[in-house]
Amino acid sequence: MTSSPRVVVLAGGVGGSKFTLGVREALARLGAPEATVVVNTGDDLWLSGVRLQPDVDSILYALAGVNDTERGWGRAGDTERVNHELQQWDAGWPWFTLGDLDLGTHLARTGWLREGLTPTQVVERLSHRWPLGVRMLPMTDTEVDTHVRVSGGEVMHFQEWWTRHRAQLAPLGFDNPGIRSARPAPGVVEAIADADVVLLAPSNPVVSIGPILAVPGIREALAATAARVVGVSPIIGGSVVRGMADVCLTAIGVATSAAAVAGLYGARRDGGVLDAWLIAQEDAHLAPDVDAQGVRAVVAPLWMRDVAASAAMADAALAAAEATAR
Ligand code: FO1
Repeated sequence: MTSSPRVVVLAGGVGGSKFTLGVREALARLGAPEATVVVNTGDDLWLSGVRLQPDVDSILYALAGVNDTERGWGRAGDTERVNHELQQWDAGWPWFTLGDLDLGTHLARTGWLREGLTPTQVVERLSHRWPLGVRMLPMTDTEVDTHVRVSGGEVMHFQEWWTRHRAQLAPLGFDNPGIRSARPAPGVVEAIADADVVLLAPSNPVVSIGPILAVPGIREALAATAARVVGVSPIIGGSVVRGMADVCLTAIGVATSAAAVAGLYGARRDGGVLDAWLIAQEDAHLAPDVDAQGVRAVVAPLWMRDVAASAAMADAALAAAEATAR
């Protein structure tokens, strides 16, 4: 393994943003090339005529330092004048807020899509505004929504289930219609093939990392790469750190445990994706269980309290990659 590794991060949402900030810092200290971040687009949607890409925007805004850290989504200091006006028209969703500054991003994106740019080209354009210190790629250029089936047979968009119902309607399952015919966005497979290390951020395993791995070609790229694949557990001490991943895991029959999520991803040697798995000190007792699944367990502090803590996690993940290098 080189001391200047080429790193790819698979990421979504708030966990993905915080971890990506740490990876950027850790690689800058090493003088390593900028990481490529492959972002989940399964949360995306059309609303009031504009295309929203919540995970792309969360990571973009966090890297640019313009994110609302308290709410966990959108722009810091945003206002809601347009949103109020939309509500007067009964347009959009009354329980889903489009901030004014955030709408600027959605309008720019939608305009470029209408002009014929691909989502990958749109993400590249959005990335030019600020020095992000990473290369962002959407997981695919194909529109892939996430639908949630709830008891009673109703099917709703993930954002309705997540934001309106706060994941309180028991889900029976998650579907990504159209994902089987999706292709990885240009550059994704190549970045994985050329990487020294691929990191799975501590994002929601079901609705953030799951859709990325479900794009045909991405799992195959992970199986084929000479890079080490290291995941970071989003579960600490049997609980989710943020978000509602526990509800999502329960819906697909996986326990809310660091060892169970390692099992969901699986060992690379057995057709899964992981070489190593970072678990929290609170879960150190699960290390033998993870090792028994053919994945090297590495215990490290996993609370991303600030960028320094996230960077220390990234350092631990890179060290785990080194330790499992062939
Ligand atoms: N999350 C909320 O809880 N309430 C909202 O009104 C809301 C609006 C919103 C608008 C644009 C955007 O990009 C994200 C937004 N989010 C909102 C966050 C989003 O629903 C989820 O947290 C992510 O999709 C999960 O990663």
